[in-house]
Formats: sequence, C-alpha cells, structure tokens
Amino acid sequence: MKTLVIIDMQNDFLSHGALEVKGSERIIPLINQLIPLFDHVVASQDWHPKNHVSFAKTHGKKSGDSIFLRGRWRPLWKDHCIQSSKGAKITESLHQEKIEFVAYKGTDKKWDSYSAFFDDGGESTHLFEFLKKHNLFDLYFVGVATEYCVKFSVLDALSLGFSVFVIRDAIAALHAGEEEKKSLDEMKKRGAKLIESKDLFSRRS
Ligand code: VGL
Ligand code: ZN
Repeated sequence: MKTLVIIDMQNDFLSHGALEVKGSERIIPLINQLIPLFDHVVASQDWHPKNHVSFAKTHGKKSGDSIFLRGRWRPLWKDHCIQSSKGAKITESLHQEKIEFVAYKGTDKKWDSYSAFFDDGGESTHLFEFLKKHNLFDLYFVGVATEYCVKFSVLDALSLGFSVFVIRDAIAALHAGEEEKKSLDEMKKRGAKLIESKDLFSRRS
C-alpha cells in the first residue's frame, strides 16, 4: 500500500524560520492535494534538545562552520527545531489529520539525525518498525530539505528494502543548485524513482 512520508514540514524550515528552506511554502498546498491520494501518511519532525551537537553555538562556532566529529566533517546550524518550541511544530497550514505516525529525530544531544529512520549513533526512530508492522513497503517522499533529511531518509529507506519514490515537485532544497542536483542524482542512482505529482494525479483520473 502506498504511504506518503512527509519530511520535516516544520515552522523553522519555512519562511521566517531559523533555517528557512526557500520554496518550502510553495510545496504545502501540493502536499495537501497529495494526501487524499494515499492509503497511509507518516511524518518526521526534527526534534532537538537545547545545546544539541548540530548547533554552532554548542561549540562556540558560527552557523556555516563545520566540525570534524566521529570520522567526518559535519555542518553546524543555527539553533532550530528545539523540542516543544513553535519552530519545531509542523506548520498549521499542512493537513495533519491523516498522519498516523511521527518519527522524532535528532532527539539525542550527542547525535544528529538527517535520516527519519536512524540517528548517527544507529538509534531507531521506530519509523521502520511502524512501516514493517503495517506492511507498508511503497514509500513516496515529500518535504524538506532535499540534500539533508530527504536524501538521507531516502537512502536509508532504499537500504532497508523499501520501494522508494521521490515526488520531485513536492520537495525543496536548502541550497538549490549543484548540491540539490547531486543529491537527486545520488538518490536516483541508488534506486529511488523520481516522479512528478502530476504522475499521481493523472493515474487517478
Ligand atoms: C535538516 C539541517 C539540520 C533537514 C535538519 O530537515 O533537512 N537540515 N537539521
Ligand atoms: Zn536539525
């Protein structure tokens, strides 16, 4: 059965948010139109404690700086999506009634988590367990940000054996351009099918 996976449509990633993703407002009405086409809907929420490892301030650095941590360079961000803050809320303009499960990610102070499935320490958000329990193996991804949470969630979903679709016009990138293109190519190469929302609408009519 087809499951829509809505990644991080939270106030902090929208306009005036701490980490604004340009184009994220534009995809809200589209996601709302897609929701009724799906049997199941799940979502993820970036959900950080204060002084999270991904925050520049935690390390006395500026956003945009990187730190070398546990084997690789990791970008540092402005404080964002702090647990229970307004910025961490899923935007009220999104129709949320059908959301059956929310994967909270980046909840451990010591680990970041771009993936909606596992954090960098390997801890599960229980999204995989939920999908498996309900036999939901066809996943359609929408949301933000293309080159971070969408990409890493998609790659994990592929590794876990799901059939993965990315609805190209219903995702948005933090940095549109080269990084965005590289991420789309990587998802495609690994086996994700890139589709357009019109492919889904037309199938119905
Ligand atoms: C994200 C940067 C930091 C995302 C989350 O949702 O793509 N990006 N935390
Ligand atoms: Zn984050």
